[in-house]
Amino acid sequence: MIETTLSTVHGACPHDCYDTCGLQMDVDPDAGRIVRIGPDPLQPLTRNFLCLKVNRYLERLYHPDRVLYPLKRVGEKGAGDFVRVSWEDALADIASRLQDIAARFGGEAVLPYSFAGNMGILAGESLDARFFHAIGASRLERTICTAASGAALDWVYGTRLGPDPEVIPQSRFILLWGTNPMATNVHEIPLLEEARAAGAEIWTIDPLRTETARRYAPHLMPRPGTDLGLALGLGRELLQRGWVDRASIAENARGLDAYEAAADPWTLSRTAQTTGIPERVLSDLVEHLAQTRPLLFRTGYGVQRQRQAARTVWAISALSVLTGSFRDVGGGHLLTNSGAFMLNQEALSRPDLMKRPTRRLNMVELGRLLTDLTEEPPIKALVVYNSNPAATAPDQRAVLRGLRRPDLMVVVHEQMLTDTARYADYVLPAAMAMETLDLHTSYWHRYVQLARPGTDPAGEAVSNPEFFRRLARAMGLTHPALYDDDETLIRTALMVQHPWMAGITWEALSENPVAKVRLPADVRVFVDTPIPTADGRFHLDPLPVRELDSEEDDARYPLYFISPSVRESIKSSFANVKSLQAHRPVPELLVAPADLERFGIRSGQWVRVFNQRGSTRLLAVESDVPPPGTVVSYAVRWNDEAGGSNINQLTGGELSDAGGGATFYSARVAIAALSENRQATGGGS
Ligand SMILES: Nc1nc2c(c(=O)[nH]1)N[C@H]1C(S)=C(S)[C@@H](COP(=O)(O)OP(=O)(O)OC[C@H]3O[C@@H](n4cnc5c(=O)[nH]c(N)nc54)[C@H](O)[C@@H]3O)O[C@H]1N2
Ligand SMILES: Nc1nc2c(c(=O)[nH]1)N[C@H]1C(S)=C(S)[C@@H](COP(=O)(O)OP(=O)(O)OC[C@H]3O[C@@H](n4cnc5c(=O)[nH]c(N)nc54)[C@H](O)[C@@H]3O)O[C@H]1N2
Ligand code: SF4
Ligand SMILES: [Mo]
Repeated sequence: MIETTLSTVHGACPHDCYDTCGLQMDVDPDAGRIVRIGPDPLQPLTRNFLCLKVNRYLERLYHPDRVLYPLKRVGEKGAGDFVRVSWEDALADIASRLQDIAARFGGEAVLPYSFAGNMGILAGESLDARFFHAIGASRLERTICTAASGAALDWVYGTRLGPDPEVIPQSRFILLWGTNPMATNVHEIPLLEEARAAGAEIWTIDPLRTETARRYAPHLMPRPGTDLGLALGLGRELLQRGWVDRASIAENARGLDAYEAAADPWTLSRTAQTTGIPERVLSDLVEHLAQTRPLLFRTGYGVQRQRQAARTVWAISALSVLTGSFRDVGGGHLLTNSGAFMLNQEALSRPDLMKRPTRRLNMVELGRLLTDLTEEPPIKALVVYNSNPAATAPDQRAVLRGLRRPDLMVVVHEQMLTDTARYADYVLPAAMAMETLDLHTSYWHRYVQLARPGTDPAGEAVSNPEFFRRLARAMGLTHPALYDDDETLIRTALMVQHPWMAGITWEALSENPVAKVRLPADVRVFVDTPIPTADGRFHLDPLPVRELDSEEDDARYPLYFISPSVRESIKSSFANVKSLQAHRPVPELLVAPADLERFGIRSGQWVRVFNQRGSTRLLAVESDVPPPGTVVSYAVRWNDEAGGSNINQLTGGELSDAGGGATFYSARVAIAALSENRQATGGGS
C-alpha cells in the first residue's frame, strides 16, 4: 500500500472576526482535497486553537449545498428555483443586461453590495472596485458594522488605531465595554487571563449577562443605548474630584472646555438614574479609573449599533484621554487596529478608472434604495458578493420588497444558496477562501498573512477577483487594470513607502507567510508616534452629529430588542452547518422570567415578535441573559427557517448620529403568543 504524503499549506481564516487566525491546511494532493484545517501557531495569537465554528470547517467547505455551478432563476424571485447554466451563457446575458441598463439609465443604476464575508484584501476590495469604477456604477458606503465608531475615532485620535492586543497581559484595569470576547474574540481570552493572573481587575459593561460578563465581574448593566451618559458622567466626576491632570491634557488635547460643557448635566445621580447602574458602583469605577494603571478601555462594536453611536464612542475615547491611559504600555483604548496596516488601497481599487466621481449610497439604507424609485437614477441592477443582505440588512421588509421587483436584475456571487441568492436572477459559484490566494490583515491584531490555496476551487467556483475578470471580459472592457492576476494585486497592495510596512513584500511573505507590521507592541501610539489629527492634538470637543428625531416612547413596543453576535455563527455565515445548528436548532427569543409573566407567555412557546416595521416568529426561552424590559435574539439566522423572515424585520434603516452607521440595537418590540396554527405556517410577514 502506498501512503499518501499530505502537504501542509498556510491559510488565514477569512471570516469577519477580530482574531484573523492563521490556519494550517493538510492537503491530500492525490484527491485534491483539504483533509484537515487546524490552527497555525505561525500566527502567535492563534496559539493552538480555533473556535467552535472553524474547528468544523470541512463541514462548510465541502457542504452538500455548496453552489458549484452557475444557476439561472426559473421560478419566482425568492422561491429558490434554478437551473444550471454555463458560465458563458450566464455572463453573456448578465453583460448584455448591464449594458442595456447603463445605456438607458446610466452606470449609477448599478449598485454593488458587499461586505466582509471574506476579509481577504483581494476578495474585499480589488478588481471588484476597479470593475464598478470602470462601468461608472454607484459606490457603496460600507457602513453596516463599524462606521459610527470609525467616525468617532477619526475625530478624537485622527486614526483607527489602538494598543496592540499583545500588551493586554500588562494591563491592570480592563474595562470590557460593549464587547463579548467569549463569543466574538476568543483569542483575547488567554490574554485577559494572563492579565488577571498577574493581578488585573477586569470589569464588563454590557446590558446583557453574557458569558463574558459572568467571567469578568463586576458587571455593570446599563440600560441599552445609555453609554453616552455613562461615559460623560464618569468623565465629569473625574474632573469634579480633581483627578484629571488638566495641565498635561492642555498640552496635547483641544476642546476640554467644550467637553466639560457637554458633560456638565451628567451628575453622578443623573447618570445612575439614566443608566440604571447604582451610584456607588459608578463611584467605585471612577476611583479605579483614577488610580489603577495601566488602564485599558477595551471597547467593542456593541456600543455603537444604536442611534447615539458616534457620540458614545467619542465620549469613551475622551475618557481614555482624560485619564491619560494612553501613556502606559498596556493602557489606552483598543477598539480596532485596522489603522496599523498601510496598504496601497488606491492602487488596488483604482478610483481613477471612474470617468467622473459617481454617487455614494449607504448600505444601511438598502431597503429604501431598492424601493424608493424617485431618486435618479433608480437602482436597476444589484450585484451582491461577500454578503447576505436579505438576512443581515436592517429594514428587511423593504429589502425583500425591493429584491422582488420584477424590473431589478439581481446577480449574486455566493458559496451557498442564501436568502439573498434565492432572489437572484443569476447565482454564480464563489470559491472558498481555502481555495484562493489572498492577503489578510486584521482589525484586532497586527499580523499580515499570505494565504495560499489548499486546493483548486470546487466545481466551477471562482474567487471574487476572477469573477470580476470574467464579468469585465464579457462586457468587452479593455482596460488592462481589470485583468491583473492575483500575485500582481498582492504586490500592488504592498507597494507602499511606510516604515510600518518595511520588509513586508511578496518575496518575504512567500518565505514566511506571517509578518507583523513594524509597530512594536511597546510603542505607545499617540505618545511615541504623533497624534495624526490635522493639528496633532486629541479632539475632546464633541464630534459634530446630525440632529436625531426625539425617540418617542411608544407604549405599544415596550421592550428593548438586542440582537448581538453568537458563539456558533458569524452573522448568517454558518447558518446551514448542521453540527453548529445543533447548538441552537431554532431561532430563539431570550426573555426574562418577569417578562414571560408580564406577557402571559410560557418558556418554549412560539411567539410573534413585532413592531411598527415588521414581525417574525421566535421560540420564547426563559433566560437570565436579558434583564426585565429587554429581550434578546442572536444575529443572524436565515429567513428560510422561519417562513421567510428573521429578526431584521424589527430593525430599521435609520442612520447613527454620525458616520452613517447602522442602528440595529435601537429597536423596540412587543411580543405575543402564537396560536398552534400559526406555528405551523410561520410568522413571516
Ligand atoms: N462568534 C461570532 N463571532 C463574531 C461575530 C459573530 O456573529 N459570531 N461577528 C463578527 C462581527 S461582524 C463583528 S462586528 C464583531 C462584533 O463583536 P463585538 O464587538 O463583541 O460586538 P457585538 O456582538 O455587536 O456586541 C457586543 C456586546 O455589546 C452589548 N451591547 C449591546 N448594546 C449595548 C449597549 O447599549 N451598551 C453596551 N455597553 N453594550 C451593549 C451586547 O449585549 C454584546 O454582548 O464580532 C465578530 N465576531
Ligand atoms: N439584527 C442584526 N443584524 C446584523 C447585525 C447585528 O448585530 N444584529 N450585525 C451586522 C454586522 S456587524 C455585520 S458585519 C453584518 C454582516 O452581514 P453580511 O455582510 O451579510 O455577512 P454574513 O451574514 O456573514 O454573510 C457573508 C456572506 O458572504 C459569503 N462569502 C464568504 N466568502 C465569500 C467569498 O469569498 N466570495 C463571495 N462572493 N461570497 C463569500 C458567505 O457565504 C455569506 O453568505 O450583519 C449585520 N446585521
Ligand atoms: S472565526 Fe475567528 S476565532 Fe474562529 S478561526 Fe476564524 S478568526 Fe479564528
Ligand atoms: Mo460586523
